Amino acid sequence: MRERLEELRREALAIVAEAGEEARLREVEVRFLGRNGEITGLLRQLGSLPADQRPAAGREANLVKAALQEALDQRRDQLQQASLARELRGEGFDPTLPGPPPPAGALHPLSQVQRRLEDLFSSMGFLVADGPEVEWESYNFDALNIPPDHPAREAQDTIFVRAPQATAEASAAAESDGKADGVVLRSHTSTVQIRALKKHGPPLRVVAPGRVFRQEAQDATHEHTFHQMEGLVVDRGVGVAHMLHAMNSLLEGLFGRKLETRLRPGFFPFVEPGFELDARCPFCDSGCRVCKGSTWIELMPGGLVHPNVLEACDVDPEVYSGYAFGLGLSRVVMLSYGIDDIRWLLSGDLRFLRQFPS
Ligand code: FA5
Repeated sequence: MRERLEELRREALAIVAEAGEEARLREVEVRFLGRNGEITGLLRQLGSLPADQRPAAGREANLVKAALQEALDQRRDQLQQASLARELRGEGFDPTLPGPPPPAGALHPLSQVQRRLEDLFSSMGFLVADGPEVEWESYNFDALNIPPDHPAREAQDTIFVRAPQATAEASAAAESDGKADGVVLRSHTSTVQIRALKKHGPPLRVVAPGRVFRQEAQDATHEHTFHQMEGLVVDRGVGVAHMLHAMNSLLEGLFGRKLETRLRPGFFPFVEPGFELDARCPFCDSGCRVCKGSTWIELMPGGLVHPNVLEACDVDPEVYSGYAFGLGLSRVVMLSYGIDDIRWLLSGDLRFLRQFPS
């Protein structure tokens, strides 16, 4: 055994001394010292030696093992130092080679759909308007003909930043310094109806995409923060046919083809009459998971602007009329891309976002 050990020691050290790459050292390590290595194998045979020879043979084998390990470490160190020195001298570095491409970002799917719709409406002569997310309570409700006792005002639906003044005295005092109005995170983009009408007056064609907030129990189709796109047209002689045309154009722009649509009555205090627009499911002919087997999808509410809203914006309802619709942009993005849970949209999860290159 002693001779065999000596033979292995000499062979292994010679290979180590000549090794020019770290990969070669790794091979030597596995071949001689690995679990099934040659020196490890010899150590295993110690048990078969006569008892009086075992301690000396064991000592010797361990010395060989340690010497080889030390030689491997030293050589590895030398190779690393040499490679570093080469790099510092600039050898093997080609400054003309292109670097790795930087990771490219992309527009969020919500922004992609929003921009598509903005382009579509701009091409039909609509303004694209913006409004504040922190809004006066009176713009979010009163000017939209939503009465003081409407359940939507209650805290479970609307997020109040500042409560309205509760008592008559407090209200009167606040009124004098302009603070009687409550402040909310807007619960819909209909607030932009008021701002745009007050600012521009009729005739007006405007769409208002934006983020809205509600105190909502979250599930696959409900978020506390989501996106809507309000559309508003006010002019002389505007009627339901005009509204239907705009809604149908919107759907065609979204889904790339005409979809069959139908109107159902719907109630919103700021429109009269009010409607819900359903579209034939773009994903099936005879019922699927998305349309819950009905072949119709409820897509957007709308209606003719209520005369009280026009009056609140100093527009004469005897002369002008208008229509408004409120697209649930987040839900439409889900439909467009087959996203099964709305909570992905604002999750900030890059694994999700990388699936939508622009
Ligand atoms: C409104 O917000 C009205 N302002 C829309 C409107 C405008 C009606 C103009 C008439 C005229 P509603 O609360 O139904 O209506 O919301 C509009 C759309 O937003 C819904 O159809 C739905 O697509 C989407 N939506 C409502 N709640 C949520 C939620 N929690 N999460 C995601 N989307 C929602």
